[in-house]
Amino acid sequence: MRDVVLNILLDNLGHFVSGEDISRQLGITRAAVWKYIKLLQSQGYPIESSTKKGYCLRQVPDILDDALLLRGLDTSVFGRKMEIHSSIGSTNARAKELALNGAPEGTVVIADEQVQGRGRLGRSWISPPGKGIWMSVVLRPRLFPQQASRITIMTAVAVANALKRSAQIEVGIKWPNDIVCGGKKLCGILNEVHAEPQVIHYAVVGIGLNVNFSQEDLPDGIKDLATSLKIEKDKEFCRVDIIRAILQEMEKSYLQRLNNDRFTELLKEYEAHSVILGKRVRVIGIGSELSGYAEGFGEDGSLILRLDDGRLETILAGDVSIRGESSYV
Ligand code: BT5
Repeated sequence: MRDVVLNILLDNLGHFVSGEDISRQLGITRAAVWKYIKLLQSQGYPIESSTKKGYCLRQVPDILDDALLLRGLDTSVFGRKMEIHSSIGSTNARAKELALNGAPEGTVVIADEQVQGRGRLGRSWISPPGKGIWMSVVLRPRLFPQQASRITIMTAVAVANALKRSAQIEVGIKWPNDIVCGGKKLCGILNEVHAEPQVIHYAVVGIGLNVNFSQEDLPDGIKDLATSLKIEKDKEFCRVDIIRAILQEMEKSYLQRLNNDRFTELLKEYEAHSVILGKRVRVIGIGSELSGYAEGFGEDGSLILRLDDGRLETILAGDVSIRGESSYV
């Protein structure tokens, strides 16, 4: 019932609706309507009440609420099952737990804050409350394990397209898993796959996107290499709008372009966003480093590097980091 009351207010955003109208529409007493209004106000909805005019939701607040998220989410798989946490260790860890217990494809875990957010190789991901999108999606792709990097590619393209649509921002992709803007990291993707040699049981793809960080919110360790939508666009964003756009773009790419011939199309889009293609880069692995020109990307999501002696080397996304010759990108 709380969600229905909220939806009536959202349908009339910026305008008053009388308590009587709401109680008539829902077949509940005006006292019950008032109870739900008070609940919504306590949850952060700026609802004005007037004895004469009724109730008015002034604006959509930036809170993670499934009723808000589901409004206008036109997906059939992604986000149809959703868990929203105010605070959690890691959304990827939780999504893996759900996947192991049979959660359906498209199940989404979102948190306002992560206290043990993770990057690749056990690195930590800074995820303070209310500042970003910390979200993971359960996938059950029909891919061979060696094609698993396609999931990162699909997600990166989906995030880039979603940001263009919902935040009017052009971003670049830095192979394998970074979304960058102005030479700094805006978003990281963590693709974790549970597989046997021939079959992927499930994958969990995590997205960490810095939304409403200001420069001074960024901790010292990442100040020089990280950015946020707020820093880039000089305004705050409503996270639910961006989450909705990401889920819609991901579903489109995942269902239509992950397999076979359509993947080539996706790869072209990925290349068009690439900030390293045709550039000289350093590929830093565990205990090794290679330099060369980023010449292209393989169908399995690998990087094709032209070494100084002219040989081509295929680099798998696994455990490497990429740097420009003297900078992050
Ligand atoms: C990544 O790892 O870029 C993947 C990050 C994925 C985070 C999401 S949030 C939702 C889901 N749940 C999780 O627990 N994780 C996923 P990697 O390429 O290893 O980059 C990690 C490095 O990025 C760190 O060592 C820092 O240098 C830097 N970093 C940490 N927090 C950052 C932030 N908020 N913004 C930009 N850079 C950050």
